[in-house]
Amino acid sequence: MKNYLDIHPEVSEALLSGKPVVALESTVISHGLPYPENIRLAETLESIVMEEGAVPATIALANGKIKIGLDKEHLHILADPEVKVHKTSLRDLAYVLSRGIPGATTVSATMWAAREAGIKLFATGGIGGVHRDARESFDISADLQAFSRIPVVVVSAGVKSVLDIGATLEYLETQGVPVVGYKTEDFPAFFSRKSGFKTPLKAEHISGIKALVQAHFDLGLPTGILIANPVPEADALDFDFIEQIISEALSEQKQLHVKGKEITPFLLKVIAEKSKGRSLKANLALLKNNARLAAQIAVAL
Ligand code: PSU
Ligand code: MN
Repeated sequence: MKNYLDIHPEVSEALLSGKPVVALESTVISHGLPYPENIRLAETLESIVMEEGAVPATIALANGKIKIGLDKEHLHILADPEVKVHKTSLRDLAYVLSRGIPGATTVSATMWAAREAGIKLFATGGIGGVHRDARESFDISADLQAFSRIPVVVVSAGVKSVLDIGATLEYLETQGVPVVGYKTEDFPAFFSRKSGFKTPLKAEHISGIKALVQAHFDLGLPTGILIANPVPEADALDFDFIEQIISEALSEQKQLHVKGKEITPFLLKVIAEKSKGRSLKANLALLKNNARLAAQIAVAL
């Protein structure tokens, strides 16, 4: 395994000396956000993690290696709209490495790589989940399976409201995944602070999350942990406002026959256009908020 991992010297030093490290995914940079917001955001997330006293490790694939921690040049390659970057979920990992092509890791592949490198904390925007038409399409993100068997703590703003949130929560319960709301009883819906569903578990303070995470690892439980951190109030969108836009985006997706792994990037782009950038603003705010919380948890641990 070791010869596939290319750990950045700063990350490697931090891991060896027991300093806090936070993993960051790269699909959000290559496929989730437009240029140039994506590159600015990628750099800002790393600064936020450092401000909180942890070491950031953005994870991506290049030249047949799993890079744990990227230098500026690699971050720019991921963000460059001219470069074809492969959206890499767990099923694509071996393919992308064997080809030596540039790849951005989704939540599932990032969880796996973080675990291999010995990183316990990971911040993202929103995880994938059960799609609303899953009864016919069987479209359930590989992220959920990853949670069932990779013990990594993931901070996200709930799940994207384009999904079937209730079914996603049921799926996580079936797989034995703790879902913890941070300072909230309402399970957040990515762009909005509430989804209409309650968080199964709740933590009011970092210390509560820390104790839960320690117990989870002490017990040797095999699953990941999902920390649901609502988008900051100032940038949150009204649930009904964004729901209307999402249903329009979903009909466009059906009409244009957008399928498989193209669905999530397509929907995010259409929603950003239709909301005149308001969804993008919320997206950027929640990503920063999640990086900060993940770093605070990493430092506490
Ligand atoms: N949520 C976002 N932006 C993203 C993603 C999620 O707001 O870019 C990415 C994450 O990398 C997640 C992936 O793991 O989409 C899920 O893709 P799919 O739904 O195809 O499993
Ligand atoms: Mn899918």
